[in-house]
Amino acid sequence: MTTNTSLRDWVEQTAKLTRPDRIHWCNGSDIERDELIQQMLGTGDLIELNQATFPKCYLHRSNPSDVARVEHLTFICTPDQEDAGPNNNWMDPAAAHARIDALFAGCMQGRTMYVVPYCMGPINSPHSRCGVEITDSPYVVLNMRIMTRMGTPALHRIEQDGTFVRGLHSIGDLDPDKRFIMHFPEELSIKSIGSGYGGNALLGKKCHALRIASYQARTEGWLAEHMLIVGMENPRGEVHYVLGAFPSACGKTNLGMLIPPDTMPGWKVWTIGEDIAWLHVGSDGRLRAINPEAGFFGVVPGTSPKTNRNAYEMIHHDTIFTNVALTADNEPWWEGRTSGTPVIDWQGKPYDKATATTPAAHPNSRFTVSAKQNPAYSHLMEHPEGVPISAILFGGRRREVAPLVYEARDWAHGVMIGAGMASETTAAAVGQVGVVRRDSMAMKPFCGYNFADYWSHWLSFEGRAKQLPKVYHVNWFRQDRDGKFLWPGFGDNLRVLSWIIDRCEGRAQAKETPIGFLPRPEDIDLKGINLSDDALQQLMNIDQSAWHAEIEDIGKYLESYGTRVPQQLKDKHRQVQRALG
Ligand code: OXD
Ligand code: MN
Repeated sequence: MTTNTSLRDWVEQTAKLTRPDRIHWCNGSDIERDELIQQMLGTGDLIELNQATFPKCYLHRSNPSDVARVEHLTFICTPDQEDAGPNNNWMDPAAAHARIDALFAGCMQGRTMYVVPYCMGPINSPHSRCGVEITDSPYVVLNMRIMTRMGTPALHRIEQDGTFVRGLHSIGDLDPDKRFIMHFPEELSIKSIGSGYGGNALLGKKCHALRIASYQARTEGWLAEHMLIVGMENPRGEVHYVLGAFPSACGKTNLGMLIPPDTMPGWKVWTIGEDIAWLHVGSDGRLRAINPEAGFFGVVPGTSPKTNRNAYEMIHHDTIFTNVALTADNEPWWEGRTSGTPVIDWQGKPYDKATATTPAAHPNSRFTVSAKQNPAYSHLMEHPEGVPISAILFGGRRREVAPLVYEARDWAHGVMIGAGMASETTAAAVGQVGVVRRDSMAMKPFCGYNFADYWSHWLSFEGRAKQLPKVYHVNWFRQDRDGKFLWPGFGDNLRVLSWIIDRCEGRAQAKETPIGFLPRPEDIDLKGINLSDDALQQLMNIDQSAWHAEIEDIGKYLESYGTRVPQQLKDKHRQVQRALG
């Protein structure tokens, strides 16, 4: 058990409420993992995959009604609704506790209650934060063991720190009408019931490391962001770290694990993170980033040796697959996998590719894998101070309007670009796919407080850091008139990063435009790829009338946050609007 009395009391009270048959304190050992796997194979919660070709890989099928995050059932519960802001669903904390506790009453009867201590961030970093998740799902335990530093070392740190985030989770009866994901930022606590799926259930991830942490970060002077962290060295031997904020399922994992194309010799790239970054101003006055996670919970469809060889290789052993299809020889299969044929779909039903009208794997099917399995793993993931950041990329899926890349004039303009960014929605959340929505800093589903206050907090870093990163907007998803992608993407995105690094080094040219600095066509290294002049021209094009509409829409969006919106942000917006003429 533990010497921390508040943890002991909380576990006791929770057991009284939920009435489990057994309580198991997780230590994170290999024996514990193996026992859980055996037990889940027995109950059918896990299915063993072909152990010759996918050793120690297993498949989990979630309930078909439970396959993505549920933003409409996710609440921020602060005493004052204004503090949660228009970006969040809100519920009064007392009402929220009453509502959800009624669902938790007796919900673990016949089940084991697992107590899962975990640490977000390197176990010895002053910037890391711990939590404890209580759950009745062994699938959650296995995933938390991969995604966080879970078990005894985390418990020791909690006993030392004396503080931790409380996360209570139960799959309940998986009834979507009794599903809630509730956050109580002021109490540093989370309650989630009715879902066993990823972001709803692995409480260390979105609930703690983004929603609760963003709130905590604001009061403590740091940032918790939905960002990848990638390191790279160019042929001159210069090393830079870049952050990228992209909405869910827009290629963060691919960019975080980018493989330099053969036509760009001399480049090296390594991954620090691919979903979440915690940012602090270091003692050197620079913005530094740690990855609070220890693993990847990545979207499987589209993963192939061509799109992301590192990811493809790393998911061939010790991986939990969720909601993928199966081949006749019991290998996992997904759309975009270049070998094998699916014969069973993600729901376990027979599947015939020739006649099927739906995908075999769920579009939001996932792999859970330790970051250490990534061929581009960097030991700097364990660095207690994190890595210094040269540039921040904001981006989304935009068929039109947004050019391939542009640079902000200064930090505040960069914050305006991040605040105004938009993207087409994806399968990562329940709802319509492909609709353009504003998604500030890719944090719409994850910011634990009012966006207007969040933008002010971002702006405040001008006064906190000696040297801030340069800020860019990128768009890998621009399409031509026939709906074909104009930019090759994947490894070739390094061509854009190369220009960005040259800008950070004060070397590269750019042309000034009303929306910021754009590379001239000759500033992007295009050696070895086939890109027509017309495609390049379209990628760099700023359509005056489309941009007028875009800026007007951003203006309306900012206005919708009311009086808390910082004046500096409105001024930056007006500057761009004026420049557009
Ligand atoms: C994720 C998401 O799972 O953003 O990372 O939805
Ligand atoms: Mn994400």
